[in-house]
Amino acid sequence: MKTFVLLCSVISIVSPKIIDLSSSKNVSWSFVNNNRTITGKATVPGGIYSDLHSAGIIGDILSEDNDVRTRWVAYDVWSYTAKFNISSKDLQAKVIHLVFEGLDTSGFITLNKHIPIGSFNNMFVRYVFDIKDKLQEGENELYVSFLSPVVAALIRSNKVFAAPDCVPAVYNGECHANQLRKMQASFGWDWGPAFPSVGIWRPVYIELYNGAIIRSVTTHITKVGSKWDLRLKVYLESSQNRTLLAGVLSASLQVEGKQTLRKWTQVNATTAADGTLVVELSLNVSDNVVRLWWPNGYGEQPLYKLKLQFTSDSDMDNPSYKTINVGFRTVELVESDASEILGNGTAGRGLTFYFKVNDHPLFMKGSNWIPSNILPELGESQKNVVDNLLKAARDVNMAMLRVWGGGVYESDYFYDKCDELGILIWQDFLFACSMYPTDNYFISSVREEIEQNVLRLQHHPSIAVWAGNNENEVALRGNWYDTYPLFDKYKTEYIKLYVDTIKPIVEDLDPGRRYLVSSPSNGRESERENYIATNPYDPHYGDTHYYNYFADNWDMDTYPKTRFASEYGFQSMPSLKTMRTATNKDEDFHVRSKYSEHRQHSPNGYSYIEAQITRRMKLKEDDPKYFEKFVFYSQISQAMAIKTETELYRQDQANWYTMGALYWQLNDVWQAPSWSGIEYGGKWKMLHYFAKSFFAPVLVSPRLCSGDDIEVYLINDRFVPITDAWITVDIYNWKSVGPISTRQFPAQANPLSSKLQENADVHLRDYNKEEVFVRFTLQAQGVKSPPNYIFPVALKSVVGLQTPNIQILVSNLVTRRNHDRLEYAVNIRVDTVVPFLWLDTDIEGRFEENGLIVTEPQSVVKFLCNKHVSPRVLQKSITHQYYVN
Ligand code: BMA
Repeated sequence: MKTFVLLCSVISIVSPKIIDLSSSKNVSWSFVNNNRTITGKATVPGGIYSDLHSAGIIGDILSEDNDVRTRWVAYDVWSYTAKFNISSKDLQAKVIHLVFEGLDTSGFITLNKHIPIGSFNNMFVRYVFDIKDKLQEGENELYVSFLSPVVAALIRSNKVFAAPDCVPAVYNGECHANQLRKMQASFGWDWGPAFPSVGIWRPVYIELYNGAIIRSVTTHITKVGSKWDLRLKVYLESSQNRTLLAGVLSASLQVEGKQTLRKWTQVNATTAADGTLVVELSLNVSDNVVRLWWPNGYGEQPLYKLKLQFTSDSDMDNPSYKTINVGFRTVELVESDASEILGNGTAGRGLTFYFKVNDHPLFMKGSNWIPSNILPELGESQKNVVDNLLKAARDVNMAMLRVWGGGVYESDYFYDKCDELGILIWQDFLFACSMYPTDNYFISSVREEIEQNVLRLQHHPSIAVWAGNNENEVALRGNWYDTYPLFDKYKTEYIKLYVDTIKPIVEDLDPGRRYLVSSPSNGRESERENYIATNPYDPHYGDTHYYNYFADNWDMDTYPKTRFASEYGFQSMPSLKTMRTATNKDEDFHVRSKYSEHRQHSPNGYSYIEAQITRRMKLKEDDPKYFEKFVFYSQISQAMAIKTETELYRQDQANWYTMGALYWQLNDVWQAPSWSGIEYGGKWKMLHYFAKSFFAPVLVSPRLCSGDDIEVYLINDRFVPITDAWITVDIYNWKSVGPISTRQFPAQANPLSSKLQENADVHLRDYNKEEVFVRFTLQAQGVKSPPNYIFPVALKSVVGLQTPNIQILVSNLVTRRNHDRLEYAVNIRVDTVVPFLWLDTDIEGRFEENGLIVTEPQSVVKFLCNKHVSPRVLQKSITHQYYVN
């Protein structure tokens, strides 16, 4: 056996042999439009907007109104051509496949000018074409031609219309995205421009082999006593249909202590009609040799390398390999009788909805992920952007992101990173805010898409749940697209797509994970009500999306109860610095400028922002700095609103068993007003800084009630109780620094819980509420918790707020932390209270906290960055803003 392995490692060639057809020294691609007037050098993988930009034909697509000015691109027909060489030896391989990992979206392929290879219509599908008999020795020419996605969608819509007619006019978008299996947001969204992308957006290569290859592997992990049962399903592809495939499949798992667990099985079975064969193999893994994988904030993320090898008897010299990471954890979505936890009152009606990870119910803190770039090819290739966003989520205590249904199934890199960082993923299937057609052509393409993507992603420990679509149950029930007259037809189609087509595929390939038919939905209750529940927003069941731009969003009473908030949010403006990357014309920097109107896709968006700001803050139309303040205050308003709503959900773990808060939305695709916490380009808004505190593992969270009473919750996301702790309540007035009164009371909380502190007698009856605010801090051995605040009245009505003198000094000492991170101490000196002090700099990096409520004469904030800069230069670069009446 040993000699055999040695021998193989010397002479074997990995199967399949890959001939990469990406742009390189050996393969050059070009693009051309329909009438051949525009042509240039292409980058593959890539896309037409990127290529036209590189060729200098279009400018920066995100600048000014270039989204509409470049729309002609999406109306044209684009074709890509490449020449490559094939040797006579390569031609001898039994199987020669042309593989496209991603083609966006509809078109056809030919080889050597006239040989048809095939057609495509789904950007989420891997297309594999048999080209063995079509290749020639020496030079070959590959030609891929794309239809205009806008025209393709229209043609289908004329045949198999499904509502809505079009996106709202303010999106400056395109119609009928629902007709194409394409990133739905690429036809325009309420936070993004329309760039109906076109191109070979994922790798393309030729795959050659003789025996069989491992295409995918799924892992099915269960805990039995002190052992993990790791069942593997290995999906083989071969050149032989309905014939005997013989060989050896082996698996080796590297576990703790540099040990390797091995298992192999003799394969001797008949392949299916398409040459595939599924082989199962089980490994018994003692829990002594692997550690548990936990979501971020609850423990570590150990990953163990699993190597698979298949050697077919007919091609012993060329084994096929596949390596994945395995994380040992269990995840269960628990929907059980809520009265068992909450009693027989209103709260106990219906079902629970929470994730149990490794047998512990965990409150899911996080946000919603939209594509990291509006051009899918860049979302794929700009790994540093994905990296920074996911790390930013990790850094603010998020444990879950929902990959929203209007985007893409993200890259392998994305899910690998989530595995590494402990970010659980709620994965929507890619249907959003629409009814969908269900003709045979569409359904068969969807089938392929679901099967391939579940097989590709299933093994990731980060994936927690699948959901059929974004908001389509509630859209139909709520008549969002005037579908009432055809309710029965659309309901039948809804069931055909998400229940009869997608559900069985997911449940067959991945029986261990819950498939929710929609998000939001009432979960099991929606299923009981034949998939379109009477009220899909029922707070007693499943998840909810909640948006309310009319009420006072700093007031906790505004927000309704829910078992799990999978979306909620408010818009804010991007910073001026980020805006300047899109325009530098002075006249654009006004709320009602043509430019600003162009970027605002949410109908009445600015009026809502304005109303929210002015309900709480002083901002007059005639203020000479109106726009600058509008931008800054919109970020304060958004941060405070989402802080308030999120803390209510966390408190409600005690009252309603709310077990998740994923706000809308983590990131942005352009420089525009949106619900994001991180701006396009990566700059954190105040919201993202605030998230670090409102998602802190231990949090004192107050709630102002009627009668000037303040309830205080202690929230504890740790596995150990909090005992012997004290909560300090400091009352400040607005006109000075330092508290005017301080009280303490003992506090405690059970593990993984939120607890109302019954003995905290906190109220404001002895104060004039306009003059004071309250600060809450926790003192407990070994526990860190951020300060928290109650502002009893609107900032615009407070009495005593002074214009501060602020001094900012950067210490000379620079500390080097792990990962080469540098830390600078930024000292802040003030002579009075400063609300929402915002520090800014053009130097790349970020502050550890921002939007500070400065209550003491001296405080320190760290500045974190990767590149060394002199403290003096940093100090000079820092600017600041704060709220002022
Ligand atoms: C929900 C999301 C998105 C949208 C957001 C803000 O409907 O699913 O479609 O961008 O709200 O309106």
